[in-house]
Amino acid sequence: MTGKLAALERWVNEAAALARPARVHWCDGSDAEYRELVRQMLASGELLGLNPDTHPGCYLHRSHPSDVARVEHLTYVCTRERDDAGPNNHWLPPAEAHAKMDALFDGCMAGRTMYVVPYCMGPIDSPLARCGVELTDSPYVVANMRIMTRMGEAALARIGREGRFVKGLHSIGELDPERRFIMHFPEELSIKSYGSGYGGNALLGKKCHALRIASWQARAEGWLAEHMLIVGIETPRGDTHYIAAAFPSACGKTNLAMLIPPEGYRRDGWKVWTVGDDICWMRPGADGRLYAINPEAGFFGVAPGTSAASNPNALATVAHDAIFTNVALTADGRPWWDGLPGAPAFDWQGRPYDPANGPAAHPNSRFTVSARQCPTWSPHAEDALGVPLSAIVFGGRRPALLPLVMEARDWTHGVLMGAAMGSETTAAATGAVGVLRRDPMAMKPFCGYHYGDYFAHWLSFDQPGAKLPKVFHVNWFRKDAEGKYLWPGFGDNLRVLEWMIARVEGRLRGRETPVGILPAADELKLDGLDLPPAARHELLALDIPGWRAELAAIGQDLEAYAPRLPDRLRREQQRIAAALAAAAAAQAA
Ligand code: OXD
Ligand code: MN
Repeated sequence: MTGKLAALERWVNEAAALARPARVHWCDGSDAEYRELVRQMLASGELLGLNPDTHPGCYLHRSHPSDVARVEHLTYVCTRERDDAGPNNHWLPPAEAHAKMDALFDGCMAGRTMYVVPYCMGPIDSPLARCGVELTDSPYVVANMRIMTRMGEAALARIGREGRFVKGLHSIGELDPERRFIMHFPEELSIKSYGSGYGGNALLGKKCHALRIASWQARAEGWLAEHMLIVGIETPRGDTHYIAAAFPSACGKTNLAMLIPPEGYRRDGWKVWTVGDDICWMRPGADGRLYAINPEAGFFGVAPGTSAASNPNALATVAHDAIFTNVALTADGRPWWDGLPGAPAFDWQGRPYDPANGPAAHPNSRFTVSARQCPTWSPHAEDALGVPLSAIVFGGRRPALLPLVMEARDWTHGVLMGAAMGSETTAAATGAVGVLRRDPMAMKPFCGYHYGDYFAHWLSFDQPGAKLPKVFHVNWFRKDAEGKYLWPGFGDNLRVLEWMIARVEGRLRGRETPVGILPAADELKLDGLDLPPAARHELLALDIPGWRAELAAIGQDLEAYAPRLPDRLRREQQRIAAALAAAAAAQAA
């Protein structure tokens, strides 16, 4: 190899000298290569064929029972200066981290194949896209990377032209939780991941590259890499508004990205177009608007709860040519999880199903599937320059206080709304589930640098001439005193998006409150919904004492990022706290 690929070849040789694989295979991304990988994995038992009549081209992978989620406590950002990684990341000095990882990689691929996986995050011809190369000893990872990225020859050709790529070295090692680390070196644009085959830890294009490393690159280059879905909402007038929305893992990003409009909306001509379900890269265009691309080419979605009622588009997407991980199996070889018809015969570990062993499908079981199979895949999803955003939405699982929807009064307020996001934890990461934690912009596990600098970077987009999207906060997860959800969610979330679009188009006035603009009475279309008046009231009510406590907590939590916390954000928190104090005084008078 010559020219700009020589550096790639040198690095591959160095990695091979360290990990000492039996052979090195350069992936071309072809169908034949994918078929051969599948054949080998079927032979080794790494994959199980599913019922070819109901699920043609579909396979099941069962991971090691200790390797089923992201491991945030073993994930590090290794910058030269500790403060650059920030209190939001685990940190090691780069030299120490390299030494630790290289000791693990030493000889770890003996007898295995090392696959060289060139990939492109984003449409192959997009100036917003970025390339990487993952070296891995896992054929399961290669097969998933082929679905999730533009992998193979075209990516290699782009790397050959640009000479720049993110280096990712991965081995499943012994799948030993005691010998498992995910290390990022943003200053070197490199990643080393050892000991896990789970998606978020092992498909290095996804969280490691497209969020942690890309967020660092994005700051240097003037763009944003975010944990957001991108959806296009076509109104009956034929205009399409693109919305990017940040929710923590397993909070319904895939469902919102593939939403089916309620019956009346469908009749009126509303349509929904999916652009992405997890990651959004956005940058200002020449016209001052923010343009977004989905760097991924597939969906790595949470299976449980995906049903004909919640997300028929996802079900249609995974009906063929998909890889399932840690789902249960029916007696006739169909994948199964809660929400699907039929019954499990085998659980996610392959044991005959016994409820005493816990859920049949793992709560974080997944499907991997090409986005092109999605019935609502947007015709603009692969536009090289991306789609222009009308709105950015933040949200989390908040059982109380946070209203169904509110709008930020301006960009600074919007950045504070994102920075103040909180959510109950889910099974997407190891650790306790259902604990409320602050998760700014849903990036707590993924921001590759100091959150104080990250907030400042967000604020920096507010430039003269910028035509920034409006910012909203939603909460689909409000519960009543009995713990039942107040809002039906899923397709009915379009009612909330409709209100946002009306605000974007300047057609509704809203109701100003100290915490943001809420829908005024009757602005939200709730016709045809079985929503008791008490729930309607509760979803849009303003609990001033509750909000004062929340603002105090936000203020305190943000100070964790001092002295890098932008003063502009602190002043915004103080402005709202003061407005709430005044509202409380007025109520008392
Ligand atoms: C994911 C996650 O897999 O956020 O998308 O964990
Ligand atoms: Mn995610």
